[in-house]
Amino acid sequence: MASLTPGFRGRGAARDDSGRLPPGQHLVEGFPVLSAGPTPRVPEGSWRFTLETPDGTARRWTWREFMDLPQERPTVDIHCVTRWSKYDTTWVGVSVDTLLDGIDTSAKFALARCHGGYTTNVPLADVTGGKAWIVHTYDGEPLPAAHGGPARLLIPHLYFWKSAKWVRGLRLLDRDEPGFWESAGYHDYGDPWREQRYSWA
Ligand SMILES: Nc1nc2c(c(=O)[nH]1)N[C@H]1C(S)=C(S)[C@@H](COP(=O)(O)O)O[C@H]1N2
Ligand SMILES: [Mo]
Repeated sequence: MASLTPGFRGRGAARDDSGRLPPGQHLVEGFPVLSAGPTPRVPEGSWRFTLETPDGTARRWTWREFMDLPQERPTVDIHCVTRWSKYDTTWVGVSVDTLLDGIDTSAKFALARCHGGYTTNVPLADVTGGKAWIVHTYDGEPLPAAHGGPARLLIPHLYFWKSAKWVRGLRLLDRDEPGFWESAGYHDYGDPWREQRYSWA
């Protein structure tokens, strides 16, 4: 019989042996808030989401139009570059595939733009194919402003800085353009399984 070694418990969470925890991460109980600046307050009535393509075409949704789009309910693990992870987080929102439906574009990259000025860049392939959502509900409740409400991007397979809070649009680009943390030395791509934390590492 295997016995539990006390040293295998750390930081208040059980050691994970399921293969779900990326290297260098530990599980947290709560839901930490990490914001680079003050929390913007965006009323749903003035909220808009804009999708721009490289040729200058734009699609725009009001809150009500957005809520009328098909809604999905992803349950996903999230991984922050500051080394906390959280399993089975539950969200409601619109798949980025739904927003791009019918758009024919040469773009290979996307830049998420937020209230407050934060940006983050991703290859377009990483927000399509059922991999990313614009979410407005967390754990059955409207997304709190501190966590990006009224709506944030959710890209669970990349480090959580890519999941832009208070998102107001996606700009599709032919060329990659670094976002806020990517310009400050975070990794351009940010794969937790390859520990792509910083560009100098
Ligand atoms: N607009 C915006 N989005 C953001 C951030 C931010 O500062 N501003 N921080 C990022 C970082 S570094 C992380 S780890 C997550 C934290 O999300 P949380 O506060 O809901 O845990 O949001 C990401 N999205
Ligand atoms: Mo972060």
